[in-house]
Formats: sequence, C-alpha cells, structure tokens
Amino acid sequence: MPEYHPSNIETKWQKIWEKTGLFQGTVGKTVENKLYLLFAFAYPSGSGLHVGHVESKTALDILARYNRMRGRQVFFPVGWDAFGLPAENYAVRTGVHPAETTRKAIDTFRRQIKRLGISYDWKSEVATSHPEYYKWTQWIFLKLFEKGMAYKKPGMVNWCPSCQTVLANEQVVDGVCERCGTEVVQKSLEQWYFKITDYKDELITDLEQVDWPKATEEQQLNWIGKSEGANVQFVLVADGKSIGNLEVYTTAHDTIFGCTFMVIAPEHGLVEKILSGVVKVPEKTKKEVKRYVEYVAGKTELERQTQKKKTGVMVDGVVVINPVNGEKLPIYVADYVLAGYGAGAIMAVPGHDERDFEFASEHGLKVVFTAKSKSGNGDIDFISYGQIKQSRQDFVVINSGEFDGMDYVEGRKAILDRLKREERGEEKTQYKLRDWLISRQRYWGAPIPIVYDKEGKVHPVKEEHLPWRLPTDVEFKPTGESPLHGSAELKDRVEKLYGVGWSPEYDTMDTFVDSSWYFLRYPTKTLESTKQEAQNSKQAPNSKLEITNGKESLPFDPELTRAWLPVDFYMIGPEHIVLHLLYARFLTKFLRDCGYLQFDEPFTAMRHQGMILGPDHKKMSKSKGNVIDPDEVIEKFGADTLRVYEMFMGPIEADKPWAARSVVGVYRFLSRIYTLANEAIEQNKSENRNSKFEKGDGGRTDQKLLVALHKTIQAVSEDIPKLKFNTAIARMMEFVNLWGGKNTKVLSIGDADLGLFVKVLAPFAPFMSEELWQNLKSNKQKTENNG
Ligand code: ANZ
Repeated sequence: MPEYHPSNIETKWQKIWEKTGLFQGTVGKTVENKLYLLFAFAYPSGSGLHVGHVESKTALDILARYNRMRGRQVFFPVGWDAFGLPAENYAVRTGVHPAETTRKAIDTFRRQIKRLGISYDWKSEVATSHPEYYKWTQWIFLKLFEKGMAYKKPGMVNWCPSCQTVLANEQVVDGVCERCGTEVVQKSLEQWYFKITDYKDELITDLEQVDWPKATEEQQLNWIGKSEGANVQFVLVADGKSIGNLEVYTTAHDTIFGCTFMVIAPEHGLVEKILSGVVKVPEKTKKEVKRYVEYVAGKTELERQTQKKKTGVMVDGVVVINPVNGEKLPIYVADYVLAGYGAGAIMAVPGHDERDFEFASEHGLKVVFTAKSKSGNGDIDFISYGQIKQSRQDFVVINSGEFDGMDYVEGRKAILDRLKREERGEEKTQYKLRDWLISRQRYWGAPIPIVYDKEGKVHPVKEEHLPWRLPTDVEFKPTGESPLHGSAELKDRVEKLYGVGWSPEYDTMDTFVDSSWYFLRYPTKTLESTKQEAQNSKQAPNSKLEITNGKESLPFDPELTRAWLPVDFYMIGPEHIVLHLLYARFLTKFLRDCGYLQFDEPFTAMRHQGMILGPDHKKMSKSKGNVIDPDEVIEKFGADTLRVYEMFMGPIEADKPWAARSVVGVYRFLSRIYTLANEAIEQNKSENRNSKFEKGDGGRTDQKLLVALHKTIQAVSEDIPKLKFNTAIARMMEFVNLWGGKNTKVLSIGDADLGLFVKVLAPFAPFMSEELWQNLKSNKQKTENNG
C-alpha cells in the first residue's frame, strides 16, 4: 500500500499541471456563465508569502476549482503591486536596485504560490513596475489630464523628514510616519491631484449596486463624509463698528442660541488680516496670535483632530454678533478647527458639542443648553448633538426665544427658516472627501508623464512616448528632492524629444494609482500572452499584439472587457478597503464616462478574510518571533495539509490563532483518506470486480456510507459558495470517521463512489485528489482489461 508522501505527489502534479498548461489562457471573447475571481494583488515583499496570503489565496482557489467543476467559465488572474516604498527604502540602505529586489521577491512568491497549487491563470500575470504595465497607468493619467481631471496646485502635505516624502493621511499614525516612526510635519509643495470629488455623489449612491460587507460600505461613506447643514453669517465687529461677516458651517444650526463663542482656524483669512494689520487688534493680542499660529504649523491635521487638550488664544478687540439674539461673542483662534473643512470657522456650542465643551472648560467660557430630553427628569445636563440627531422628536428646544417648546424636528426647520428669511443662513451640503493627491517625491513608482517648457508651462508627454520610462541613473540617497532630479538621462531625453530648456516632472505617482485599475488589465494581458506565445512558436507569426478600438491603442480590449468585467467576486483584507476601493471605483467611473467601460462599479461582490494570528494570539510580526513560515509547513506536511488546515481554522472572516497541533490533526486526516482510498482501490481490483467507475456504481458501497456520502456532497456543495470552508471540512471529517475511524471497522466503497468523494475533496486538497483520481482511473483501465 503506498504511504502518504505529500511532497512526491505534490511536486509531480505541479509539474504536470504546468506542462499541460492547465488553467492557462482561460478568457475567451464569448463567455457564458463567467466568474471573474479577484484576489487583491500582493506587494511582493522580500520576506515572501505569509500564512495570511495562503488563507485568502486558498479560499479563492477553492471557489475557482469548485466553480470550474460545476461548469462555470472561471477567470482567476494573478499579479503584483510591485512599486512602492519598502523596495526603495531597502535600496537606500543597501544600494540594491529596487528592480532587482522586486524581481527576486516576485520569483519567490511565484514559486511558493505554484507549490501551494493555486490554479491561477499565469498568462494574466502583471507587475505594476513593468513598463508594459505602467505605460497604461501613464495613459490613464494623460486621459485625466486631457479632461481637466488631473491638475497641479500647491498644498499643505504631510511630510516625513526621515523618509523624505509626502505621506497620505492614512500613512500618518498618531502623528508619526507609519513606516519609520518619525514625527510627521506639514509642508507646502506643488502637487498633482486627481479630481475624485467630481464623483462624490455617485460614489455614495452606487453603493446600492454592490454586495459588500455593510461595514465596508459604511467606511466608504464615512470617508466621503457627506454632511447636511447650513452656512450662517455672524456680523464681525471691531472698534464698535461692523467690518463685514464671518461665515461658519454648522450641522447644528438648531443650537444657535447656545453659541457662546466663535472659533476660527489658524489658517483663516481673518488671522492673516490681523497679523498684517488690516484688522486692528491690540499689539499684545497680535503677538499671541502670531506665536500660536507658529506653534500649530508643526502639527498634522490628524493630531489636531485627535488631541485631548484644546489649545487656542482669544482675539481681543474683535467680536461677532449672534444673528438670532444679538449677543456679542468672543472669537478664538484654535487648532481643533481645520482650515480645509466648511468655512474654517465654527459657532461654538459647548452645551452640545464635546470639543466646544472641552475648550470652554479650559478657557472658562459660558455654557448654554438649548435641548432637554422629553423623558428626562427636568435636570439639564450635557446632551451631545449626536444623541439629539438620532431622535430629534425626543428633545425639546429650550433657551431659544420664540422657538422654546418645539421639538427638534420642528425647531430645526423653524430656526433655519428664520435664518433664511433674515438672510443670515442657507442650507449647505459638505463633503469630507478631498481630491486625490497623487504625486510622490520617490523613485520606485510610475513617472508622471508631464514635461515643462522654458516658461515652466505644463505639457503632457505625447502618447507615442509612452512608456515614459523610469530612468535608471539615479542615486538612492534621500535628499528631500525627488530622486529623478539626479537623472541626466531623463533631462537629455526631454530636451531631445521636446526642445532645449524643457524639463521633466520629477515626481512619480502614488502606488494607489497602479492598483486602482489592475483588474481591468488582466483579461487583456491573458490575450496578449497567448498571442505572444503563438508568435514565438511561429504558429501565428502575423498576429497583431496591439489592442485597439479602431481609433486608438488601449490597455484593455473592448470586447474582452465587455465579456469579463466587472469582477464578480473580490477577496481583500479589511486593512485595504477604504482608499483602494474608493480610487478603483473612481477610475472605473471616469473611464466609463470616457466611453471605455460599460459598467458603474468594478467589484460586484466582495468579502474580507480575517487575520491569521501567531500561536500566542498576537498579530504575527518578526519582532515578536511568532511568524509561521508556510514553506516550513509545506516541507513537513505538504501543501494540501496547509491549505486544508488554514480553511479549517475557523470562519474565513474571523481572526484566528495558529495551532500547530491542529496542523498535525489535519495531516492525519488527509493521510487517513489516502490510506483508506488506496486500500479500497486495491480491494476493488483484487476482487476483480468490474468497476464501473465514473458510470455510477452504488452497489459496492456500504449502504450507510452511501447515504453519508450523498449528505456530505450536499453539505459541502452548499457550504463552498457561502465561504463556509471550515464546516465543509468538518463534514468531510465526519464522513471519513464513518468510513474507517480509528477503532471502527472499515466500510467498503466502490470506485465510482470513491470518485465522488475525491471530487468533493478536490478543491481543498487538489494534489492528493488528483493522485487518487489517477489511481482510480488506472484501476478502471486494469479491471476493464482483465474483464
Ligand atoms: C455647531 C455645533 C453644535 C456643531 C453642536 C456640532 C454640534 P460633520 O457632521 O462632521 O460635518 N465644524 C465645522 N467646520 C469645522 C472645521 N473647519 N473644523 C472643525 N470642526 C468644524 O461636522 C459638522 C460640525 O463640525 C459643525 O457643526 C461644526 O460644529 C464643526 F452641538 O456647529 B457644529
């Protein structure tokens, strides 16, 4: 009886699958019942595949194999999010070129993934750092530029003094750089932006079209941050005279009688007027304001939003008048009010806003409540506006003149009506979403395809010059300037192509640009690879490689795109969901409006995998020494065991700790199947039964086992589409226990029924299933020959 030696079996089948090109070149132009499965492509880090990758890749691979078996046309592509900071930081430390590090890392990942038996269509393989890919990232930039959707403007950016680069907000964690821990500062730079805000409303409403986890949709909405409120005008008074209006944005105009002071951001226009002397204030105040503005300049926006202590200074000599009750209110400059949102000024209502309450407590300011709970005991206490908003009908307006006694539904409307009538306020909808800052002062990214003439005027690089290559003659020393500044080749290139005195754009693009359209490229890449191979083998020497729509070259074939997109199912870690999804959705909508795509949303259904924790129940990290290396597990137990174990750990969306003992348990389970199956095959052969394998032969199977088998088939078939892989495996384990548990008699099973069980197992443990299937087939041949 053959013993279970996974590595022999697995490497054998891996080679055969590869040689026969199984799973390759799977996209055709006419499709029926297609299923486009997408795994969020990985950053090829030097440390190779981790067990978390194994989890999500296996889960999708099960879906791919299962659906192929059910006759669906499955497209399951693979690629690399290959540009990015880590390779560049490594180059800075070691001098090894990022292209070199990235190539090596991709080789490692490719080897590991193949060893795992993931049934990718390798003809689709893309890497964002390859010129043939970033050519099209640049093409998309040019399309955006052409439509006025890519533009340049100076902006305050988060700057990491150590990495010498601009950071996106989410790369700043607690005020420090996410990568190196250095404190982030603010800096003004000319930057490129994409006008994602043009799509803000559609990015909200189109969420109705997708089947995503609710929490993920929520996060999209929060980031877009639509808020409905009002702009209100307060009269500004200096020296007893009106000097104009001060506008605030509020979502709680119904609390306006409770406004006891006004706060403006340090960047507000009025601050400038005070410092330049246009608005006169006492010299001492001016100095205090100046000092405060300087103090704030070092803080990031995030810090300003999250700090506990609310700092600020009073502007002596200027006041505002509350339009509803004529009260004179002091003005403060404080950094908890941000310049970029609303009017950069707020009416502070410490009775109902936590931030204002903290500020009022720090500075000894008056608190007025304008709301009382209907069910309350009469005592007036702090009620947060969040509570009021949740059930306006349960709160009564108080301390608000003629509006007293109304509930907050009625009061909100009546107060707005009065502000509108007196031309002191109007409804206003605000969004938190800002345009997408895409320029990076880094090397390892797609160069922005822009050149400047002698006057510094912006010109797009001509399409015929794409790919606008990333030069290689640069130094990896952080200088504060974009590394491309150091390239003589780039300067020469620009002068040769565009004229003497012209200069290149030195920034590269945010890697989020690369990853926001890769799923559009996959089907076409597969087609191109197939054509390329035919050409190489001289089968079709004249086949044209270029994809066009008759008018222009395109990154994605129109017919193929119509046939295969959108993506039917996207599996992605919960840590990437906010920005990546938002940007991919934005570019999809933009390309649709250009006429290249026919759908609104790129990812029809989506789910998230949980995290695999270390044996100590903590997040795996090198520094904690709790990292499990998938290569080691495969070496010891085989890829099938690793796959089945990770799927058995628990619900796919949950975080789960690694348990070495259970790995052994899964290995025993698979060994048991291997032994039982081969024994059955042997038995069926020796008894010289004419096995009707594949033709349905229930007769030779123990009746009890037969019933269990069909129950198992049903349960597993139902569990897989629901991603309930752990329960599916549990059902298979129950079946195997009945078939031949440790202390029970082995029940007989005919070849045909064994074949059915092997099929059920195949998506989970494809190598062993293939081996058993082969044994069954040769059994059939032998018995047929004998008979
Ligand atoms: C008075 C008030 C009273 C407010 C109250 C809230 C509660 P969302 O919903 O997130 O849009 N605000 C306006 N502009 C701001 C800025 N530039 N920086 C910081 N805060 C700003 O938040 C809207 C509320 O945030 C606005 O409504 C304003 O405070 C504040 F009981 O006005 B509110």
